[in-house]
Amino acid sequence: PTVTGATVWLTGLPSAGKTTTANAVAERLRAQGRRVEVLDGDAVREHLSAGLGFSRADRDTNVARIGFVAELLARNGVLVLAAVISPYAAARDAVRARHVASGTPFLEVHVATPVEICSVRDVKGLYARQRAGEISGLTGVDDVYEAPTAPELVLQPESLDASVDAVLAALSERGLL
Ligand code: GGZ
Repeated sequence: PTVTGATVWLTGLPSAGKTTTANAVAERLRAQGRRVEVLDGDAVREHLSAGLGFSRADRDTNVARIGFVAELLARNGVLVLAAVISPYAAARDAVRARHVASGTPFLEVHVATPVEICSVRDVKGLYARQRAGEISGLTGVDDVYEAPTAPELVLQPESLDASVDAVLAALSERGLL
């Protein structure tokens, strides 16, 4: 039978755990022989989205590009894990619509780690730099984050294994594993 691809779109604040969760899910699925790609916002910004900044227009362009690639891959049987802040609901909805139009499964996953926890983790030191006045426009602090209103899955901060299991369960429930 033809393998059905899908896009799992992880949205949330910086240091929420999007990349870590995406990579861990990818590892589990690859071990089972699935074709998997991780599209990480931070990494994509080094090539496909090189030159884009963090204005609303640039973030929306970045999200639309990643959504375009995700849909292409997923439509062709790849399990795509996108880890992108994607702060604007309209841009995420447009990515969803692109998937719906081609009948490609799309799961929006809200990595709902609250800013209080993200800013303590501060994997890249961005929250500290914002507090020091070195950067502004940091999502969740002095820039907008529109939380999903109807995501397929919400991940509260918990162990990585529990998050991975929840994503895999969401895929399994839909017959996508
Ligand atoms: C948010 C920022 C900012 C500001 C730099 N706001 O954790 P990181 O550091 O390594 O990954 C983040 C990345 C965000 O890229 P995305 O493509 O996911 O964002 S969006 O969907 O909004 O286009 C973060 C870093 O860029 N970064 N400055 N001001 N994130």
